[in-house]
Amino acid sequence: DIDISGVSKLVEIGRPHLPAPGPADHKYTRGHVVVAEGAMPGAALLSAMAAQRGGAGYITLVGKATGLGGPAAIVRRDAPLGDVLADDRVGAALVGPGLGRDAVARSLLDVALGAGRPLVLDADALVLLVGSGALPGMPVLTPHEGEFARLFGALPGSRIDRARTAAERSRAVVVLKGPDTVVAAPDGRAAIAAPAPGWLATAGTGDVLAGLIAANRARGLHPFDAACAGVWLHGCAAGLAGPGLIADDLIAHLPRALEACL
Ligand code: NPW
Ligand code: AMP
Ligand code: MG
Repeated sequence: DIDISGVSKLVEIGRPHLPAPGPADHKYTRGHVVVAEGAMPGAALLSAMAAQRGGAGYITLVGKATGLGGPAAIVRRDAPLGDVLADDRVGAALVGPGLGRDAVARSLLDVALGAGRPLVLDADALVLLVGSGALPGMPVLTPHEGEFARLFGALPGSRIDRARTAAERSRAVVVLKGPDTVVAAPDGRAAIAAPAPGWLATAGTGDVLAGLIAANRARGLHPFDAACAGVWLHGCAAGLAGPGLIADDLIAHLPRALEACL
C-alpha cells in the first residue's frame, strides 16, 4: 500500500472524457502521430497500432520497411525524420520503443528534440537521455523502474515523491510505470493509477502505453492529461483483455475501453 498522507494535489487517475470525432473532423484533425522505427521494429509497430486504435487519425511509421506487416492504413516512410516532422499537421512524435541506442538512434532523438512537436519519449530514448537536464517543450517520459533509475538516479522518497522530483528536474511529465503507475508534472501535479493487473508484466505493453499517450497528445490534450488518459485506457484495456493477455490484446480491447470514455 502507498502512504499518500500529507501529499498535496495528488489525485487518482479517473476515466477521461474522449468524445467521438465531430462532423468537422477529418483524419488529420483527429491527430497525426509519427513513430520512429529502429532496431526492434516490433515495438514501434505496437506503438503505432496503439496510437491508431487509441484514436489518432493518421499514423506515420518512419524507418526502413521491415516486412513486419501490421495494418495497411499505417503510412510507412523511409524518409528523414526531420522532413516528416516539418509537416505542420504532425500532432505528436513518439521516439524510443525499439529505437536502439547507437549513433543513428541518438541522431533521431536529437532531431525529434529539435523539431518543436509534442513528444513522447520512452524506452531507448530514456537511455539516450541519461545526463541531459531540463528538456524542451514538456515531453512525456514513460520510464519503468529500471529506466527511471538510470535516468534520474536513486532519488529519495515514495514513488510519488520520486516522480515529482524527476518531473521538476527534466521539465517533463513523468509517467513512472509499475503496478501503481504515477504521473507527475513539472508544476507539482501528480496522479496515481488504480492498481493494474499483473498480467501487464509482459513484453510490449509499455510500447502500447507510449503509443496511446502520443495519440492523446496529437488530439491536443495537455501532456499531463494525455499521460493520465493513456494510463487509464491502458489499465481498462488490460482488465477487458483479462488473464494471459499479450500486448496485442490491449490494442484489440481499446475500442471497448474508448467506449467507456465517450
Ligand atoms: P534488473 O533485473 O532490475 O537488473 P532495458 P527493456 C530493469 C524494446 N522492446 N520493468 C531490469 O534489470 C523496448 O521498446 C521490444 C522492466 C531489466 O533487465 C526497448 O527498445 C519489443 N525492467 C528495448 O526493447 C517488446 C525493469 O531494467 C532492465 C524494471 C529494451 O526495453 C519488448 C530492462 O531495461 C520491448 O518493449 C521494470 N519494472 N525494473 C518488441 N516487440 O520488439 C527494473 N528493471 O533492457 O533497458 O529495457 O524494457 O527491455
Ligand atoms: P514496459 O516495461 O515498458 O513494457 O512497461 C510495462 C507496462 O506494464 C507498464 O504500463 C507497467 O505499468 C505495466 N506493469 C509492469 N509490471 C506490472 C505489474 N506487476 N502489475 C501491473 N502492471 C505492470
Ligand atoms: Mg518499455
